[in-house]
Amino acid sequence: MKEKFLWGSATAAYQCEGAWDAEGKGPSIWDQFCHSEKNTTGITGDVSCDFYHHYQEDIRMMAKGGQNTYRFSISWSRIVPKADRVINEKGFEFYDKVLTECEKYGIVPNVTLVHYDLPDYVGDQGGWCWPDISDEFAYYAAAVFRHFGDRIPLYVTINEPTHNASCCYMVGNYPPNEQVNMQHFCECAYNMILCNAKAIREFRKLKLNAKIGLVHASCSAESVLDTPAHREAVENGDLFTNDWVLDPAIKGEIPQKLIDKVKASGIDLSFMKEEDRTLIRENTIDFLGQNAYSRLLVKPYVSGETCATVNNAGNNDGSGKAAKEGKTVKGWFESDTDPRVPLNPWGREIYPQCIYNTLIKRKQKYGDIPIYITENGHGAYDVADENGWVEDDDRIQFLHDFLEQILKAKAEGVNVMGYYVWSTMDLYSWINGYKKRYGLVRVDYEKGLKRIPKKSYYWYKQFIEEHQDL
Ligand code: BGP
Repeated sequence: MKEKFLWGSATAAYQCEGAWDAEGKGPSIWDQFCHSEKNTTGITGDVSCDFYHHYQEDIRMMAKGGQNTYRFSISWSRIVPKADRVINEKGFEFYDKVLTECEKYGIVPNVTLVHYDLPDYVGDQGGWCWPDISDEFAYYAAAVFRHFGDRIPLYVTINEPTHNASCCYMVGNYPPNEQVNMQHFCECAYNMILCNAKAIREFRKLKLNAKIGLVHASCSAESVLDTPAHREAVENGDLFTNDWVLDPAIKGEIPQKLIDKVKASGIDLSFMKEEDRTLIRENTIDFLGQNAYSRLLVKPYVSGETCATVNNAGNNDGSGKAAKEGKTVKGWFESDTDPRVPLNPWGREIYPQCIYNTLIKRKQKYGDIPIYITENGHGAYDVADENGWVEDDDRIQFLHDFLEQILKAKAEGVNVMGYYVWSTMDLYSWINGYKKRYGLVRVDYEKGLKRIPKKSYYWYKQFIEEHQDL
């Protein structure tokens, strides 16, 4: 029987739950970072939109909006708060209640095991660079699989390995805030591949009636010009941002070309072990979560040292346009810009065709693997009237244009099985805080965290109704 297309929206634990130290939860690296002086804005996710106490209202709102799936993440440090590995049953209880609420409305849960927020005790050992992190992650993952079993039909191991690794060890805006540490970037990346494989090994042991996948951040690389040098830059851009995680996760192998290139740039790869190859080969994903925000535009490398910046690092004042987002990877590629393409208020391209191009490329490379668009959203300075009503026509246009491209790819045979708007309601935006909003539902932070659906919420409801025959 044909599976029902999933229509929903997404959140992540640190960004929406609040209750950062409630009922036995241990601190995560994000709690630690946001409470430290490294957090120059002083803004934290301590309370955020307090999903921890508002989940019933939020899930009811999803159902009323016609959504039949909800992507959220589990806070690892709610389940395993400390290095002694003792499970916090209260943590499980919270997510049990969330699942019960989803079940009440027939909402399919799509649950991520880690969305950036490593437990702080893992951070203390070196975080993603800790050589034992994959065993620690597998322990936590196995506990989650045993507890929830088939109640969760869609599990995700890691959210956005590439983006996370880049922010932690290249840009340095996410903890542990290391800038252009290529050695650590590579160790982190490799450990993420191992974490994914070891969690899947635990998952398969239980023979659950459920599927497991990984959520990937980046679209496929593109260039403005089509010269041999540009084609090579595109290939390098893909190796650096897409293939290193997608090839092992889907095909079970790390591209040899990547290994050779990384070695040639002087990285010590002694952390790669021969026995890991079998582990990676035997434990691949069932589905891919592809996020959709903006294009990865590259040009040939010309000069300069490796560097990386994002335009959304710690600004809520509109100065984003000044600090240009981009990367130079010495000997590989440089980021490019295209003046013809409009930008959002944070200087990111609005280029819906990138998701069509990406989906077509994914099919060419990985065949019919089921794909869920696990995030697609527009960050904006929303303006509300005195009743909290937001006419977010810019967000509606953005979502409409991306959906058009996604459905075009689906009509051409890409196995797209679901779609999630980022985000369900307004929540904490990493580093940016609360002014950059993505929600379908407004959260009034000044008035008791009141929820008010935006125009986009009603537009999305209607769009779902009109696309029931997918
Ligand atoms: C993705 C993350 C989300 C979300 C989104 C918007 O990369 O998975 O957690 O935050 O980007 O990003 P930002 O809030 O930085 O604008």
